[in-house]
Amino acid sequence: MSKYVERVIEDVKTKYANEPEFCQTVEEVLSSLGPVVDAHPEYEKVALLERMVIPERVIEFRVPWEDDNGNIHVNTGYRVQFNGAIGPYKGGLRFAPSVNLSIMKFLGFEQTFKDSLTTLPIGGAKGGSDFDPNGKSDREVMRFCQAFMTELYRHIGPDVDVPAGDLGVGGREIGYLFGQYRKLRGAYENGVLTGKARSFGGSLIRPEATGFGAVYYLESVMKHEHDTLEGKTVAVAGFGNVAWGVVQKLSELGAKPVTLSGPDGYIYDPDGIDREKLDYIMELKNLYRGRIREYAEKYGCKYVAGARPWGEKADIALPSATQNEINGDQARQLVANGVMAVSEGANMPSTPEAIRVFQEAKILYAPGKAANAGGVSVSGLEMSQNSERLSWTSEEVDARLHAIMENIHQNCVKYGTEADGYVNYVKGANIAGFMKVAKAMMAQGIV
Ligand code: 2IT
Repeated sequence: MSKYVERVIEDVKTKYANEPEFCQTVEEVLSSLGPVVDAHPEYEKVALLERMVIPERVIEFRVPWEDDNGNIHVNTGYRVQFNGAIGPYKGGLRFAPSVNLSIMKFLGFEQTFKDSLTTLPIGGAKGGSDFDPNGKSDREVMRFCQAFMTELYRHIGPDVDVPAGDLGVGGREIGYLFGQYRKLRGAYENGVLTGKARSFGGSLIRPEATGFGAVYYLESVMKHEHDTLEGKTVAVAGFGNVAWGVVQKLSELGAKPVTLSGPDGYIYDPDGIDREKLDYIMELKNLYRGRIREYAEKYGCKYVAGARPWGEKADIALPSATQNEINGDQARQLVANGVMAVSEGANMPSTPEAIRVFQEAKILYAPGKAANAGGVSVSGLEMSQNSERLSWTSEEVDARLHAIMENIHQNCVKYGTEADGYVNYVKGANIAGFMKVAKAMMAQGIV
């Protein structure tokens, strides 16, 4: 590996030893970059990598709010504006008890390269809070979102930083956040947030975009192998926004999703999860915020508590829940069961050991920053529509999303194909994402 890359990784691991997820993603990205960094000695002279691993700005703030019983709670809010070289900062807000600075920085760093891959002019950011929306009333969520935005609004704007949703932040939260932003700003700047409802500037296909995009990416991967999704069984993890889009698009393209998972466990439905079952899941999650176990009860299929679906036999795995949900042993189990491809709907769902297992077995492995870029891509298209004060048809948005995912795939193949023809999608995505950010940073001087 390049000495320069090695040194920067070591420095990050020493300096941020208490931020394990951030160190994990820095090592994953930088260790792909050896050949390009060595080919550009000018990068080291201007400390390009040292600058790239430090966010341009980290905003950490207090979020006090009152529950329905009049008790006061205080959460920590974050916005990590990681890299703004190629456009306004862009990335989601995550509300989950596990949120901390390490998770925010890992997601912001990852987002920088993902956003670069989309070909759209957007920089990388992430934010959120350790607030747990589970079990909170609508009014409590509203008051929390208002308190969160009361600080955040001064740091964002349609040309500055454009947040969206992530885990725990969906259409309802974006609505409350926008209402408060509009009130404080005193102007109608709906390009400040994406993932909005249709009635105030949201884009068609945005709710489904991450899942649709992950399946379009997988379709390109299969096509490159002279294969199709037709008839393939797919193990899906998660049952939120990403998983819904994944399940819908897989079924449309003739594949059979057979698993879903929640924090409580997973279900295995060998008959496949069709449209009607999907509608039930959406109702379960949206209206009752229920657990996946209820699916098994309703459809009489297998439910396994406290586990993930990676022991079930499937042709393809599509982890669509959260980070580090496939470890080395589970990866070996997937390989032993004959899985041919793993495509990540979530951010960093595979541990470094799991990635090594997939790559050594020459399994097609599509990392999240490429495979799940469809969500932020349609966010970028929502920004375009807001700027021109028009909204596009779902056909137009979907066609653009499809083209973007194919383009990302092509770029990954270009930079990731190895001597024996195996496409190392990790290397491809990291180098392709990096090159655009690097070029922009080099052109803009030492800032
Ligand atoms: O991880 C992600 O790419 C997102 N949560 C979506 C970000 C966005 O700005 O739409």
